[in-house]
Amino acid sequence: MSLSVLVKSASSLPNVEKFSKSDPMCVIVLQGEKRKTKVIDNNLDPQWNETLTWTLQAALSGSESLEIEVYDYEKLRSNRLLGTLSLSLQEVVSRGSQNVNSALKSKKGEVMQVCLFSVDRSLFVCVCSCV
Ligand SMILES: [Ca+2]
Repeated sequence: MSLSVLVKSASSLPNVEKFSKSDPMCVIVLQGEKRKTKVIDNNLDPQWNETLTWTLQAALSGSESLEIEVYDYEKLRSNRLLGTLSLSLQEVVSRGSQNVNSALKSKKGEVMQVCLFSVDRSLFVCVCSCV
């Protein structure tokens, strides 16, 4: 049993670089297990199109949530947080499919749009900005 999440893209992410642009990567945590996408250098509109997969010990109950974090990658120091979102898996577990628009919060208080849908317990997440 497994759960897959397709992390598609983001747009208009906050720029935290002085001389270039943020280097975004997406981290998703399910039940304490972290998966991350590759880093897209120097791009505020990254297209990851990457599938992250978790092996599950048991069927999801619906009380779980996905913790989604978008970071600016830094080679020499800590990555910088660009935005976060906690997504409940309740609907996708009870209905088998889901189509959601939700908000990804950034440090500056900007709101970024997230849409999520699922087919056969695989979640497809599209992260994008609305600001
Ligand atoms: Ca960086």
